[in-house]
Amino acid sequence: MPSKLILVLSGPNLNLLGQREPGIYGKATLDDHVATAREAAAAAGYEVEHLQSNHEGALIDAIHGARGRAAAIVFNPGAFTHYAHALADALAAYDGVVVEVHLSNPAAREAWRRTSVIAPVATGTIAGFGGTGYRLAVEAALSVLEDAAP
Ligand code: DHK
Repeated sequence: MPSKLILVLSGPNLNLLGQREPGIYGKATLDDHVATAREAAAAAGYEVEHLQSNHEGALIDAIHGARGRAAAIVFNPGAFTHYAHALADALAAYDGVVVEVHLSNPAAREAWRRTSVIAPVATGTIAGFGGTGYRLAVEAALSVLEDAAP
């Protein structure tokens, strides 16, 4: 039976959303964004599992655990986006759809944020739309899955 699970992964400092630099990341909490993702997924009969971690290894373990189990990963890797090659390697070994999501638009910020080591192993990236990005990311994943369905 094809998987009806989407794994939403959140990297470092995203547990502080709502309190952390609200002018950049908004006032909504991570729970709010996960609820948005869950709602978008439920509309298509998918479930969302969520993990936030400030530790790269825990995120790698979660990606390994998604192999053969989750149809898609919606991933905001936080600052790991810009240098965590081990996360990119883990995603390269994952066979489902990967949507990289950012609340802000890193391309319009500091130079060090303009590189993503995740983008080359993602199916696509959504950035700069705040919390709406979580709905867009789930919808993008669902659209790719639907196109690939037999
Ligand atoms: C979140 C972070 O924590 C930053 O390190 C990234 C990303 C951008 C976001 O916009 O969601 O550079």
